[in-house]
Amino acid sequence: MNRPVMEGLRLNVPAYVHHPRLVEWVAQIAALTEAADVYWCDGSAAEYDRLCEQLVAAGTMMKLNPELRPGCFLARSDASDVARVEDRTFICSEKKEDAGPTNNWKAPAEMRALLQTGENALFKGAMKGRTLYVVPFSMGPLGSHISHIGVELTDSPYVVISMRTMTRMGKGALQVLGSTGEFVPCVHTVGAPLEAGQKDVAWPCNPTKYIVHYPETHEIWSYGSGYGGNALLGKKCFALRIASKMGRDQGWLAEHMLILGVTNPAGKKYHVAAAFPSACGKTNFSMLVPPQGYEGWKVTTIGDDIAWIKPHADGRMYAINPEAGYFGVAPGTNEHTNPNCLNSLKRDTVFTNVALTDDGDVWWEGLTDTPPAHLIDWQGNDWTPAIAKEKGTKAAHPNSRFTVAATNNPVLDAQWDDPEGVAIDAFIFGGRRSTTVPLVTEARNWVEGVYMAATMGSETTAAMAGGNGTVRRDPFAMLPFTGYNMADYFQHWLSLGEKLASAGSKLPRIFCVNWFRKGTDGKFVWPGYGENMRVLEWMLGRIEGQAGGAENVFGTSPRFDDLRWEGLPFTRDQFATVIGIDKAAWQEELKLHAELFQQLEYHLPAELPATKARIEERLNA
Ligand code: SAT
Ligand code: MN
Repeated sequence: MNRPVMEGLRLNVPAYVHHPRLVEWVAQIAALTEAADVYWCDGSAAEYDRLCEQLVAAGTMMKLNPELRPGCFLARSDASDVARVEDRTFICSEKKEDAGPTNNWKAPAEMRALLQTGENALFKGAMKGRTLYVVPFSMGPLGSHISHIGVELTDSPYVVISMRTMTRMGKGALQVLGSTGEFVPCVHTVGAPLEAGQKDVAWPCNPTKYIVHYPETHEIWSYGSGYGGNALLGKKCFALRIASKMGRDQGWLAEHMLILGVTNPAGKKYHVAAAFPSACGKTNFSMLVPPQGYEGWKVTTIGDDIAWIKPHADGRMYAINPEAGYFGVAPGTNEHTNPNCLNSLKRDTVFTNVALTDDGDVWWEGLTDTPPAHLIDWQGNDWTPAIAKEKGTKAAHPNSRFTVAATNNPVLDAQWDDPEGVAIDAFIFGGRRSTTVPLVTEARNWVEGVYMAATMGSETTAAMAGGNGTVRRDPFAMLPFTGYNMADYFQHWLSLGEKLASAGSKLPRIFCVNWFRKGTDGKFVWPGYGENMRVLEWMLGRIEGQAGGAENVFGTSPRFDDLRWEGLPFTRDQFATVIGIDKAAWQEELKLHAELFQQLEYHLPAELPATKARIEERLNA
């Protein structure tokens, strides 16, 4: 094979790499970024350990107490680099309409000038003094027909170790790629070149940030951030934004959904995919512990954040989790809310921006009722309950995270790595709404389900920079993640449903849920977490035609006696509070749906306003 050798820089291509186009591209990016060295990741445990040691030496991470948290590290990011930056995220399609009104857009040529080709292009010399790591990865089980390959070039070793946990990374992915395979090229730099002799900082990043997608050429370019979805480009950038576009072109779905298996006491197993916005409990739901009264039921995790769903020849929709690990929100995770998650975090976990205890363990708000008397907070400062009270500082950042392999999960589904995926029985859509939206409603048909998902609203969370609890429309929980025009995305869902139905397929049922309604005292009414099992059981009952319900203006909801209450003291009044539909509130809500439809007017499928008109009619009847 022809191996380009560059002036002054060796590409260090390992003998097992046989893909000329990949090598050519690595050479180009190394030249553009003026990286000091090139390293090809093999994905081995030895490599992971070596890079972790290097990160500790650099001050990016510290080793936690090996007796309390074996194999665990704490990373602290720069205080300015703590969440996804939606206002710096761009979909650069050739035509503005193809990105649509919900995405930031720049013409590809203009963006390329800014990043790559212009005189002061940001990527020029961006990796000076740093190693360029070549990170080959598979999103989905190696070799699965539902999976796709990506290669990330990054100058962040923190990103490399995170990618090893979050994806199938290394030699295996290169083997699948062979000598001519397709891959999604992902270029990432923290944007902090080191001049000769310049000392590095613990968390290099740049105040200027660009998270850029070229949907037509399936390329990702990310500049300036080392955190989460901004930098681990297999996750939101590839598995959602680019994959959603691939899915539209190729007839499948890339969704912001957890996937769980639920097995009833008779041994019948169902698979459910559920979409919730970031930091709204997807990880908790995917690891749910059935409550008292549900002996013999089992919930198992296939994925906690993303689902790739492809229609199969048997007419059903099969889903895989493209990821191999969890990058979950730490605050609020505890023995009650998610014991399986807590067990997963006992070893071999990287924590980012949580607090450090005096004995070298981790802590975050909500882990225990009573905080430790002294901590080092996520920014490295002393923290005591008194300081917290006086200054309001949190010990852990509200978007602090854990990065852990799926294989650490004690309730990991036996089929989680199955290249065939699992057949989906139901889709669930849920936002975080303190008012208005009932606990659970089943759509009467596919179009009504798409309407529910399309018009979903949610209070924003710390997972996005600037998230402050205000309600915004978050269609399908995909607002920040759809790589093309949102109205076309709605059409894609409608068309796929229509196509499968007309071929005689039984489509998954669609449900809309809201765990977050509050009472007049400002407290959540529904206990949530394990108790969500009661709602899940009702859904399965609906699939089997066994569970009752009452029709309301936009679907079917359970009456009090349609749910099983054994083991939970929950009154009819409380139930009325979480299930009720308030006419005045819904009149206001429908105005917001109208605003959304106006914003998405271009290409908006006619079925959606028609469904809205029918809901309005019923509401006013
Ligand atoms: O995008 S991240 O991976 O940083 C987290 C999220 O928003 O779900
Ligand atoms: Mn997410």
